[in-house]
Amino acid sequence: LQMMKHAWDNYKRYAWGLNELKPISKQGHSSNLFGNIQGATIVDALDTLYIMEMKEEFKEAKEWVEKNLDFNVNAEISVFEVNIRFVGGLLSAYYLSGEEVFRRKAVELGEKLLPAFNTPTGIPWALLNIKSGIGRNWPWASGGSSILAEFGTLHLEFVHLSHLSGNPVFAEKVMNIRKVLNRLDKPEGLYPNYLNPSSGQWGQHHVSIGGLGDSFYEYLLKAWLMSDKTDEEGKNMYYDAVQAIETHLIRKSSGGLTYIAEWKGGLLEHKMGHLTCFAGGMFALGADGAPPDKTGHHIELGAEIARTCHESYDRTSMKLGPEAFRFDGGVEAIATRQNEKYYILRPEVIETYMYMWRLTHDPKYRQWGWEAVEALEKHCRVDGGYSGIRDVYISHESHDDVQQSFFLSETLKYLYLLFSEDDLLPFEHWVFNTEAHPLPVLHKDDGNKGDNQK
Ligand code: DMJ
Repeated sequence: LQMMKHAWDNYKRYAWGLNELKPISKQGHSSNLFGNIQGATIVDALDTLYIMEMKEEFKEAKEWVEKNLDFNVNAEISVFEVNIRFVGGLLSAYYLSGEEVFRRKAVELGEKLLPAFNTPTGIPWALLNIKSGIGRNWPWASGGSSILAEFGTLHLEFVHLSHLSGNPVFAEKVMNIRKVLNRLDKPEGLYPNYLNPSSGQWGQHHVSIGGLGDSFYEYLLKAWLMSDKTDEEGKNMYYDAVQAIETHLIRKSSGGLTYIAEWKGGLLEHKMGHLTCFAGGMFALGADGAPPDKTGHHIELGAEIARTCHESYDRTSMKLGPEAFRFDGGVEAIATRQNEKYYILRPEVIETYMYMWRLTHDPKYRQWGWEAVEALEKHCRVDGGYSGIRDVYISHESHDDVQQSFFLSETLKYLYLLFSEDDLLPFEHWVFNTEAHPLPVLHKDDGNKGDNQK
């Protein structure tokens, strides 16, 4: 809570209304991911403020949204980023507080995103100008492809947009994405990170459970959980994918650490990203739906990934994990390339501790979470907020001068939940989107519009 207050107060003091805070230079930071849409930190932080009962701050944030959050801008945005942070943030704020303004803004923004699906296959563009409705893909993406983790991470929010607006179009768009995927041959049962929205064919056969792939898998599982376990298609796609991941990507180092490698056209790159560490929590969360003889195995897999990711933190001088770490050339769970040694306040390792804690109550997860709190306080906290670090293997900090909005929405929320009772946002009723925004399970027997079932 004190950490949230420090992060929020400084954002408010130096960057109010802008997307993010530069905590060293004490001014606003604008990432082009959100185009001219402003206030990313405010929208991302709304539910964290609410959950932490920071009432004054929540009220200020709500007033800002009412008066200033404007989507009528001529701007090219990332469909994925805007969906997970803005649509997700607004939906959670609505479900938690019941305030109509959040529902209205979420649906308005969802409508702005719809032209992204105007492609021959209905697989959306990565980038969209929300004024003109013209979309395109990242110029670096293999052969003009859309990205699996981007178009595969719209499902939860779009199902809720249909639920709240009464307009089926949102859910139809994301169900069609599944249809396209199901028609395609999958190499070794794996999903490549790149898919061309015009031809409907895969791009390069690169497979990752970290960047470019990650939350696609997460959303298959969570779509099933959010549907009160009725979405059999999501369930089957998830467990089939995990099976292929286990066979082809998961390996054990000679030192006994389980890791998830990357797959490039059949060859393994023995590298795991910080982003990949979320998978520990995902495997454990999915244990319940696995075939009965596999339940324990999925929990165990989650525990092993948590341990590996903890090692990646423990083997640095700052006790904060690098962006990517390797299992080759004689190292284990250590970054060897200079450009992989940074830590940008990411949540995935703490997220996995939180899931493992809730699902096993093994006290080591709280202990590991506390180690992370101490490291954040020591190395990332500065006068003007919290900053990322350029190299976690040296003892003096070189700050990157960005307080990412996901630090408030995810890292601090997962820490708070790790040290709270299980009945705060219980898993039977809530599913977290990939930006840690809680969305209610749509129970079979009620309409639960705007239910406050906290
Ligand atoms: C967040 O925006 C989300 O967690 C996303 O799924 C991955 N990247 C960041 C946090 O690291």
